[in-house]
Amino acid sequence: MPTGGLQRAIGPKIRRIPVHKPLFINFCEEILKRNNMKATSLPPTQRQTAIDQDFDVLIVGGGVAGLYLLYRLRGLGLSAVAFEAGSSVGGTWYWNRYPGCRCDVESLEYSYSFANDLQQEWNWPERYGTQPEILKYINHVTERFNLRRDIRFNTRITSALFCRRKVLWTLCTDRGEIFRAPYCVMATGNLSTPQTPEFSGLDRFKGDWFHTGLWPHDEVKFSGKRVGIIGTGSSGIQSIPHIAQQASHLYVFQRTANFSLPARNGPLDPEIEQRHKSEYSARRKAAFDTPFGIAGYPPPEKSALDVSDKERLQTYEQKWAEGGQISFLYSFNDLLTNKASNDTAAEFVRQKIRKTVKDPIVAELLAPKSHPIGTKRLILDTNYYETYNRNNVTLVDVSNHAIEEITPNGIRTEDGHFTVDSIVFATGFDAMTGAILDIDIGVEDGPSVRDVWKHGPTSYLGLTIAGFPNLFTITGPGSPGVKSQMILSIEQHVDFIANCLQHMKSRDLIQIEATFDAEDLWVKHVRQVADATLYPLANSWYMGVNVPGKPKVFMPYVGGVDRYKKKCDAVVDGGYMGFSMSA
Ligand code: N01
Repeated sequence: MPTGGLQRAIGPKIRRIPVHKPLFINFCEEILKRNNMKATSLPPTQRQTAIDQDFDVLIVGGGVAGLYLLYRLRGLGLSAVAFEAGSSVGGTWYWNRYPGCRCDVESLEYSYSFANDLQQEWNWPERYGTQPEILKYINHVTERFNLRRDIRFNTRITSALFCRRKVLWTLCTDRGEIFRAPYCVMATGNLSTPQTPEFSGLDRFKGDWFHTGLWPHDEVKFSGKRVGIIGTGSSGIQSIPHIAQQASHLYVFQRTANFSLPARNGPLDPEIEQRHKSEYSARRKAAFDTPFGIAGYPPPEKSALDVSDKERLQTYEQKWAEGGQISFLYSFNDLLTNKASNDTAAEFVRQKIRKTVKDPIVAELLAPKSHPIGTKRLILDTNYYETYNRNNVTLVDVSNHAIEEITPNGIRTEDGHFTVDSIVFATGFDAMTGAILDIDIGVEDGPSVRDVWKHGPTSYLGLTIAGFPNLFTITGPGSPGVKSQMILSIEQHVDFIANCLQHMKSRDLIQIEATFDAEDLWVKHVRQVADATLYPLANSWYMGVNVPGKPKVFMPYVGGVDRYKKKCDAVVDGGYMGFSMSA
């Protein structure tokens, strides 16, 4: 897709206006004003929509989270509608269509658990699912449970305002429609706001450019082209071997080297699949007693420093041969908490890179030294390091010699000019908070989420934000979502929300809000847990440092799914401790 198309896919730039409302007179009028619209300027059908459409719950997002929430709410007899910016379901798996896109969690784990027939009947062809396969699965779930009818596609929510007097959220869409409901749920995803750095000259670039997170639906052909790819995170490392096979020449612009392990992908052994499926219910349950939400990895008991050099090396070799992130990080019990232990694992991987990449200068550039292994997403690849042995691939180090500008026919760094026909931005996302902050969320007579999160996100359990009643976030900042098997965390959050709404309905309660005290304690706990690990030593998107101007705050909860789930269960068992509920 050429640049113009990409711009269309992103949609109109969303204005950022703080909410400060002294008086609240006419709700719809107010919403229209805030979006520079007049009711009379809307087509009659949309004007009709603005006053007639009432629901119990409004859901923002039609990905894995939004779909399961629709399913659960329907089961409770609640009416709900989901809004999705894309033209179909899938969220992450709808937008990220770049070559080589694949999940780094194994297929038999990365799926819904809520319907046993579904998990027994669906067959995954490979150990790790490809993007098309996962999207096919999500579409299958959508049809199987007839969820599409409750989703408004090609519809982006621009603002959300809560009226305490009416106990009502009012959401505006970019199509000029208005929807109202007592509850609103942000199922907006954690990696759904692609970041393209503001390189000067991009608008004058004569070739095509793409972002991995907004990849065109039509096939992109790189055959015979000189391609430049910027970024060596998961998206870059997955796509580089595929693009290198097509391009006449591929220039990889690397600012920070990343750790990657061989995925050891392959066809799924039918026997393994059958055995796993026969144990599904026990495995899914056991997953909640593990830090990453995936069962089957016995917790290590020894420190990397408490074994002999020989035993340590044997352990790493075995994990390297096995493939998989958890397996490797579970080599020893202190790889994410003890720098000296971590150094042994990091050096093992650096040695593997040095052995794989033939040019010693390139190998050294690819060997990560800026952060402990595992403190950025540990990547799984197929033939990534081997790709640098090809004659048509050049690694361009931009760690010290930054990209200066995009020229009409290439990329200029402080080191020279690289002529390219196409540019791929594998430059990541405004993670965890980007999609929520893109919506102007506020409460009448109160601050906006943008105001409240100015110095970093605050949240109670990653599920709610104090001061914003009847608003839920699925796998929001402060929850273990991105550090876990994402679908398991999504299901746990959706179940929490659905059960909470049922609890309220059965007691004629209409408003729920996290208390500021409970939120403060949770935020402190999240930070304390992170500070006891090596995670904050990396300049990662977990810390928000990849987005200029974003507050540097460690956002996910890294205390583990097991600990987190117990906390959520205790909150519920204690009568929704930390929340105030009213009739
Ligand atoms: O993004 P990233 P991603 N000049 O932020 C570089 C999930 N995911 O899309 O590190 C030059 O990790 C930046 O450099 P630096 C997964 O959770 C999962 O790859 O900031 N370079 C970095 O190399 C993952 O963690 C899967 O120095 C610039 C890269 O761009 C998350 O998504 C697959 C630059 C961005 O890496 C995000 O991954 C894909 C600049 N101005 C994604 N700006 C699987 O399941 C940025 N960069 C396998």
